[in-house]
Amino acid sequence: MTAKTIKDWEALAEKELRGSPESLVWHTPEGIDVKPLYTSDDMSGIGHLNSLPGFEPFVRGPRATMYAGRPWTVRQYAGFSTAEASNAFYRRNLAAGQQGVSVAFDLATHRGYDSDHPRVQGDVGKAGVAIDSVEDMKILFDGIPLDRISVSMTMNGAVIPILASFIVAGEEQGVSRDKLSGTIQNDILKEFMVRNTYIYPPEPSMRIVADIIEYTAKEMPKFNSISISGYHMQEAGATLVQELAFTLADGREYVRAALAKGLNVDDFAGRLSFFFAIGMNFFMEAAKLRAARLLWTRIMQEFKPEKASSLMLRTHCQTSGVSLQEQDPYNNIVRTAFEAMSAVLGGTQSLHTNSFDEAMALPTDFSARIARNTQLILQHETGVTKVVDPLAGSYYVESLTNELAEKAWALIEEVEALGGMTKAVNAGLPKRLIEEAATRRQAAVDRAEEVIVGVNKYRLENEQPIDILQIDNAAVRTAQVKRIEETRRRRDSQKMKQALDALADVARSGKGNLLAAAVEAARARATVGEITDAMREAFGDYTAIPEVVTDIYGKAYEGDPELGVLAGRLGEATKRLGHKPKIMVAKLGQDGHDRGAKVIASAFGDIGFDVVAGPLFQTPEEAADLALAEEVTVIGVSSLAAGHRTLMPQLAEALKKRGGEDIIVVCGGVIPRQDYDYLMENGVAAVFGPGTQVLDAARAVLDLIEGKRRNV
Ligand code: MLC
Ligand code: 5AD
Repeated sequence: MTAKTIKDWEALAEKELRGSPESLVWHTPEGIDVKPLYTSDDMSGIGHLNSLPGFEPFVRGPRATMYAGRPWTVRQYAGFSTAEASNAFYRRNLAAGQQGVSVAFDLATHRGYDSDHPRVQGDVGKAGVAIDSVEDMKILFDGIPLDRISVSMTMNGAVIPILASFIVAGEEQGVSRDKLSGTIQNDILKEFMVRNTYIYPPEPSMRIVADIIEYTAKEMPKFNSISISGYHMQEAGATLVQELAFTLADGREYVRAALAKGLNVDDFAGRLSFFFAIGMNFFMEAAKLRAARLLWTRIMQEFKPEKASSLMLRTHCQTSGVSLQEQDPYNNIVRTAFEAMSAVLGGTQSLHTNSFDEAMALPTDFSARIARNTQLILQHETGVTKVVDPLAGSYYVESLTNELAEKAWALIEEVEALGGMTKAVNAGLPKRLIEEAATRRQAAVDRAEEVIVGVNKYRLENEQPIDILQIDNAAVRTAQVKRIEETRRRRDSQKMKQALDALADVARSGKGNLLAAAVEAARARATVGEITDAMREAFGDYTAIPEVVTDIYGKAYEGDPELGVLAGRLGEATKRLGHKPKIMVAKLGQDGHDRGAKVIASAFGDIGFDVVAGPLFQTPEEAADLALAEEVTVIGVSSLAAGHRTLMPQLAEALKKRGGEDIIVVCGGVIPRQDYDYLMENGVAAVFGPGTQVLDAARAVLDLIEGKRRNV
């Protein structure tokens, strides 16, 4: 038998297809052309093929034995309502097999507001747990031994007061800071790009990052000083190449910031950690983690460390929130299981698996159990832990690893040419590229070019609502306000004030370490809000200018009759109104998740609406003022952090007070069906849940403008 060549295969494939196998090439959003067949021919020129796990460039994993020696950490991200409720939830989950804790704070805390601040009425306790001071932090970790259980805290804006309060809570639990193990996210650059829980401008924010790296390097040897995150980029619509490149470029920037403080690279590099999203592109996601390790070693070699651990990328992964759907929600369990498997095959160190009710609300005990068990079944039943990097040597995966690395490297070089990531972020490059990718993806889903089972294909006729977690935001707020008042009453205010003044001095002078000073303030029971304000005097606030990409959504629909019909109706409405229908896309409260708002603003603009992109973090009153000043026809509120039940009625009230009740108010985002009636009774004309096609939303808005009311 003579050996067959690729030419023979092509001939056979052509016969099978009655056409060229070229037609089978999958053009991914990354710009990678995935072929239907990979062979040993694809291996030529790939440098990492013979590397081994535990050795640079760590493509095959940071540890020699990987999961055969010790499985990844089952680390479920969670937090809601009060410290008491979240603590009880953590304890139940740890007893049931979870291995590490990961705290989700509410958005008020993220942005450095105490629970009694008027701007955060709709946010307290909603998307995470409300923490106002050391007192709350102590309750949060009550009965959880901080010297044995590692704790991740997702905090970036109010990172100084939160880490300081954690350190003091540990101390008062009897665990000194050198024994604390865990991770603080402390990744501000991606906040300016996609996640939006910043407080101060980029420059002082970068100083905060570096001060934390300095402090933890000296005082907290078991603590990971940062979790450099690509997760939120993918959630915001980034391609995997963008996620990879911008995350590693962020990492490089943080290393430079730490070196600029005079630190030795080997004193901190081993405690830098990473965080990636794992979406549905199964093999590419696993390859992405392998490529990430390869590239990080390449980046770190430039700084000439002596320790191997300084070159090693260790990462947490979370399955993708945006890949989960409201429609036919049990499908989400299946999606999450595949994503988890991909993360594990890619060699993650720690993993969060999302709950199937993701697109509607925070997890219940039931959905959290299934999510956790997805990982436990992987660890105990599938055998995937037994062999290190089992995908190595796959022609396809090795080729993907290489191609992702090359493409990401090119983008990293582009960032370098702009002077690094801080400059690139200031120039708006990553944000724009990600928003363009997000809008393109939305069009692909809306046109069903990308299939989502149960949403744009195989959709159920009747959906049964599922039980979801509801949080009584007003009750949480009342409880928090009471505890803040108690804390303020009991503390030595003289001592507290001195500590805050000292912190303000460190902020102003640029001398000393912000975290060290904040630990003193936290110990004296200064609140998260007070510590934030003490630095605000020196640092100022950051306000982003909302920009909207154009001509992406419209282009995907070029020549499409559907768009033509809508444009015609829009023309009629314009004639009747005497101006183009004007829609303001608004974000209320501290909810900074703006992918949906940006995509809607961009698509509605392309369809032909006059669009006002409202700024982030508006109060209902501010939104009403802007809507009246802009003389808009419609306000579309995008709600992703569960603030709608409090904020939408307030918006209706504010409009009424100002004589703006003619303005049509619609609302979209993560809104459970259970809330629709309540919203419709409180001034909302239509609700657009997850999975709404943009053109359907535009049609419904036009119906409303034409006086034909209907709910979608
Ligand atoms: C591991 N170890 C081994 C081993 N594997 N030892 C021997 N043989 C093996 N095979 C050792 C490690 O060296 C380490 O010890 C210890 O075991 C723990 O392993 P690890 O790999 O370091 O795991 P872990 O402690 O879980 O740390 C993982 C991490 C960390 C480095 C990625 O940064 C982390 O936990 N990150 C989680 C971040 C997170 O949860 N973020 C949530 C974001 S949610 P030693 O002594 O070396 O430490 C979010 C959503 C939103 O952001 O937007 O709100
Ligand atoms: N509890 C559990 N999971 C959460 N997520 C966000 N907040 C919480 C919380 N309080 C998860 C969701 C979301 C991602 C950013 O993190 O999966 O998509």
